[in-house]
Amino acid sequence: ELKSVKSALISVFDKEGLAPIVKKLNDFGVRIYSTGGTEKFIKDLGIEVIAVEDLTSYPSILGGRVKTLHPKIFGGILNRQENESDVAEMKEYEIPQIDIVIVDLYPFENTVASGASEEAIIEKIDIGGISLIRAAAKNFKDVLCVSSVDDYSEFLNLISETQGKTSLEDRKKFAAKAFQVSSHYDTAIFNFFNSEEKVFKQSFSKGKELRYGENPHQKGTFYGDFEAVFNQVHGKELSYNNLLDVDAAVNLMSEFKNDAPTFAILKHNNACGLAQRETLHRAYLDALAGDPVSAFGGVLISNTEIDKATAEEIHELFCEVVIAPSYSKDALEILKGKKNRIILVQKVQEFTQELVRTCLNGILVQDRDHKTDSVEDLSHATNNKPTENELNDLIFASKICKHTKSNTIVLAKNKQLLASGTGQTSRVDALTHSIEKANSFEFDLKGAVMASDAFFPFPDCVEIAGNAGITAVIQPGGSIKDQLSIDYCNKNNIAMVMTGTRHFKH
Ligand code: 93A
Repeated sequence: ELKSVKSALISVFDKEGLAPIVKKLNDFGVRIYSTGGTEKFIKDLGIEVIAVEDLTSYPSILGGRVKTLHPKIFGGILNRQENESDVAEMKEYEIPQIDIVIVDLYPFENTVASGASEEAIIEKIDIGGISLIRAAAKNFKDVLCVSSVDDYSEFLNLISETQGKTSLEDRKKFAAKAFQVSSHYDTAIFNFFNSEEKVFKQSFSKGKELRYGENPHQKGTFYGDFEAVFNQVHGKELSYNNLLDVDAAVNLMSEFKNDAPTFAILKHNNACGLAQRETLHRAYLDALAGDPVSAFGGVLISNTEIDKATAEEIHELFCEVVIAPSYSKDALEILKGKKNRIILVQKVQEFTQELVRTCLNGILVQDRDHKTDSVEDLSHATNNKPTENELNDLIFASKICKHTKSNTIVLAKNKQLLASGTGQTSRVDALTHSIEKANSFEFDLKGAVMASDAFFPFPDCVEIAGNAGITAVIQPGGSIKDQLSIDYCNKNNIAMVMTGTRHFKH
């Protein structure tokens, strides 16, 4: 059912595009009320307009801070036309009905962006306009609210089509838009007042102050709900760096959550040991063997319940944090044997929220890397195909690679991480470092596999890998020089598979 528009209140900052609307409303015989500058603008078009001051019998006061804030205005907007007592009160107080409210708010955000003084910015906090918008949108059953210059043309089209009438559906649609405008506007004001903690306070109501940040001279706070993810059953309070390692650990282990017993040891957010075995005890020992030096002070994570035998081994190691889905009673007793050792029961396996980090004077937001390479994704680039054992190791290595800082090379054999090159500025550095590391712990690289987080721009990596005894390689592919690497592998009986998916982690 369409409702005829008889009166409109117009109070807009941006007058651009207003003229055709005013002319249209005038053509339809709509009575127009307006504020100072807008009133003058309409008058200059030669169109009849009633000043709000004449309606309220009150002048605009306090330098314009109070111009529309008056019961005759808000009564005209908020009254319910179906409500008898509202109608009676309208008569009693001689309040005219207002059918349409057109507002464009003081440009608060632009004023902040222009670098204006605090005083000037505060003056641009619109009070009357935002109230008009909220009132008109609240009473959408009777009133249509145009809440921004951005909606002038849509409104003009609508009113032209309907010959000066509005439908409930349209009024409700404009009301939704109006509350979007008002909430956006208030958020901008909030951000200005809260500029110090802009990013985080919006998403998380309370932050937990940490002992310090990455270093003792840096302040640190965690915004999030740690207790929703973990039960801490023992140990000291987690530090900033502990939290980062714990985050890295649970993300890495999520790749192996339904697999055979898997144990990982992390340092500085990278795995320094990881193995998958028939028993967790064996998995722990082989993870530790990957790099017993780095494991000191590390973060440990298991994909299965920690048993007594494994706990006894862990107890020999100085480590910061132990994470597992559960612990046997004996295991927990043993692990509690060190006062500070943090013991966490992991309740949540998967995190879906976007990744956020600061960048310059803003933030970068991105989706998580949800892609886990599987056998079905692989294309065989070489004549030599990987054996089944190699294929399993390639997928295993690629999962670790995905959670290791770029540039990275991961070397693995028989579901054991042998070594990785992490966070290097070149892929060759990552590879040579990983080979040296594997050699230093006396691993035999013959028959080992190599995973790379990104393609090989040159054939140098496969050459170095081949010389070290590596027999299978997994990489995304996509370099214009892929063929050079493929040729080398073909000549030297190395099997190479391509995933088509890069896994950078910076
Ligand atoms: O200073 S205000 O918050 N006080 C008011 O009562 C009021 N009513 C409308 N600002 C108020 N407005 C705003 O004035 C409108 O949102 C619009 O941005 C502007 C239009 O003023 P003028 O018509 O004088 O150009």
